[in-house]
Amino acid sequence: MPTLTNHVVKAGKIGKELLVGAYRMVYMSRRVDDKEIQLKRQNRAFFQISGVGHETIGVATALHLRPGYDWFYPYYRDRAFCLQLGVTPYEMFLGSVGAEDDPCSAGRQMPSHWSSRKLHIVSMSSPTGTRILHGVGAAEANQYFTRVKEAAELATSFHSDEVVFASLGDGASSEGEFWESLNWACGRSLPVLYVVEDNGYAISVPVDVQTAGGSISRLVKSFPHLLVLECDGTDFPESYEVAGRAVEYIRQRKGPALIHAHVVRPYSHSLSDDERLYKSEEVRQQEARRDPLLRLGNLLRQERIVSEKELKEIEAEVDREIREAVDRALAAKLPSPETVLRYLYSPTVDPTSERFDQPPKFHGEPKTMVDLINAALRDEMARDPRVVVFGEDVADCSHEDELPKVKGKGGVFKVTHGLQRHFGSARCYNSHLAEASIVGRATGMAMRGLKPVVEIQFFDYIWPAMMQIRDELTTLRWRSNNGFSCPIVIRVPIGGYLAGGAIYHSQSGESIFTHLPGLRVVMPATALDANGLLRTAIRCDDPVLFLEPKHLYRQTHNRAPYPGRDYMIPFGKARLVQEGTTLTIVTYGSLVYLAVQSLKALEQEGIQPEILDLRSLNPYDWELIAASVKKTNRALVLHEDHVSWGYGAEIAARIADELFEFLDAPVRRLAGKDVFIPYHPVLEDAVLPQPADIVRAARALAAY
Ligand SMILES: Cc1ncc(C[n+]2csc(CCOP(=O)(O)OP(=O)(O)O)c2C)c(N)n1
Repeated sequence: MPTLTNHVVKAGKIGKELLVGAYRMVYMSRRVDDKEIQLKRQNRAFFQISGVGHETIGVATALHLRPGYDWFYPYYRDRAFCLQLGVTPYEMFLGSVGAEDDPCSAGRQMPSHWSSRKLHIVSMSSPTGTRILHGVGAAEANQYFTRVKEAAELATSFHSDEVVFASLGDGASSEGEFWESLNWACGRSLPVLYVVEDNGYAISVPVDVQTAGGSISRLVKSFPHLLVLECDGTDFPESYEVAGRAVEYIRQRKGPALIHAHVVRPYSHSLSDDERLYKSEEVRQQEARRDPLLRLGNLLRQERIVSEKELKEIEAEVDREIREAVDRALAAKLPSPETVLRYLYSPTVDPTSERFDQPPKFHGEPKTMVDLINAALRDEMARDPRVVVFGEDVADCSHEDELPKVKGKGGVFKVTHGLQRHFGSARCYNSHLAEASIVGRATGMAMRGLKPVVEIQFFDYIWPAMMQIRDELTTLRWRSNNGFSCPIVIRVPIGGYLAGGAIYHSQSGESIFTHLPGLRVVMPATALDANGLLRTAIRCDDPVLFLEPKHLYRQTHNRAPYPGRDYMIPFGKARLVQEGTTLTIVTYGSLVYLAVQSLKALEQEGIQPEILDLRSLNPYDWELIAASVKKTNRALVLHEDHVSWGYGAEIAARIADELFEFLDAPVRRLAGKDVFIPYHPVLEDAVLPQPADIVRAARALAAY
């Protein structure tokens, strides 16, 4: 054994009880894995990935942390870590068989995707790097609660010295999200404990190929405030000592810490992998000698901490517990198919309900959409100290000492102007230029009860955040069976009709997001609707993508007076813009006003379109669409985004399907061409629907 090990044990830093307890946990973890492998081979479990080789670092770290007090974002290898925190083998087996009572997900997620509200283990997803940003967000929430006392009073759990644990593999440390997270955690000195469990391989890719120079700890050493420690994660005393130092450093608020723990992975990557295909026998034997269970057992024997008989008794007791646990889990009720749609959205707050239908109380002169979005943000920040605004350039001026000397930026479109000045830099601040980080951190903050309203500067740059949105934001409530949720609002300026925006400042693409279960998507077309819908978005309990057609931001035609602090529009309610009888135009966003502009020409020809502004794209107002089409018997769906596989395709298909017998003509679509938005206005006009196109399409449909 290395000298440090013996030194620590002999110095009496680790007592007998602790060592024996640790052995018990490491052994238990190993046996749960073995049992789950057996279940998989018997077709009673459907997936297996083991924590074998990672047990020691897990137990050693968990011993320094406080379940239900600190917050945990563990990796799938962290079985022993979770057992040490208090998850039971029975609960793990419920996950293996996918039982209804599986506390992680009720049979929705693979085993080893840990989750426990009680212990503060936040539901894990499968993408390797995404969670780390949530962990940083959870730590940022801690900093927020420290700075905004009124918010801390409303927190369900907040401790000034808490630690957020986030572990990952050597492979996962290549993900951009890991680096984004470090940049932010170190920049703000957040209380995050990173544990990189380096088993030398990411499936078959060795760490020297994965990581420049082969050592992650060497790479991260220059991050400010970051305590970087390296240890043999298969050596219990060494791991325990290192973890203790790291946790203490964080509790004292000196900054984040990163433990680079060298471990092994003797059971292959998963049951679907055979490491003999890419690891030589020699390498495998070297790794086998570092098996944590073997090493801890040897230490206990060599140091005469327990007798062989005592060890056998511990093992027999654990074996018995595991047998009982697996028998109970195998007898557990399976989830019923009817429950599969449950918890996509909040079961308690329904944003389509009357509660969100609050009338306006108008004051003052008409204001633009920018003004009324800003007003809604101000109102909501004043109403609830948990509302926090961040994004790229959203603050007035990052350097507070400069703030009195300047006018303030407040967003590239000035939508958030004055929020930092009014509410302080803790509640409105600039984020680094990293969209995954903005959404990922917001997700972690929302999980802790904050209400982040973040801005993605242009819709065209939402894509780095796509995995956060698609795999995390939309799935968290469902995959944790309502154990966790992250009701954030993502505000995004979208679309063209601005001239000069070109490919990277004028695109649309809403249908990509309406395709995601679990996400509310809205797009107002007037200042008043933007105000009322944003308030609903902030007060609702689901993630909302709030799309703001930037062409409409400062138009005079859609202005309205300020409607008061409680004005709200429920989701899923369209606006009847114009009554008519000849055909129904279903539209939203910038095209609402273009449709209105086509009215004059159409009415001269005796064509009276009924125009519906959907406002809310998911959910959408099918009732109003159906009632209108039943009356007019003709439907034209109109939008700015590409026509093919677009939002209109869904609406048109449903009209054709459910209203076929009411139709006197085929359902038509008029939308943006299937090409990017070009720079020159002549070209942009050729891509996007124009009033003359609407007249032509409506005329043709009326004449059909
Ligand atoms: C973003 C993402 N890409 C690919 C995968 C598929 N995958 C699952 S585990 C894994 C290897 C992870 O290696 P490492 O982080 O070193 O952890 P280890 O399994 O070695 O403990 C890969 C590529 C994934 N889950 N997520």
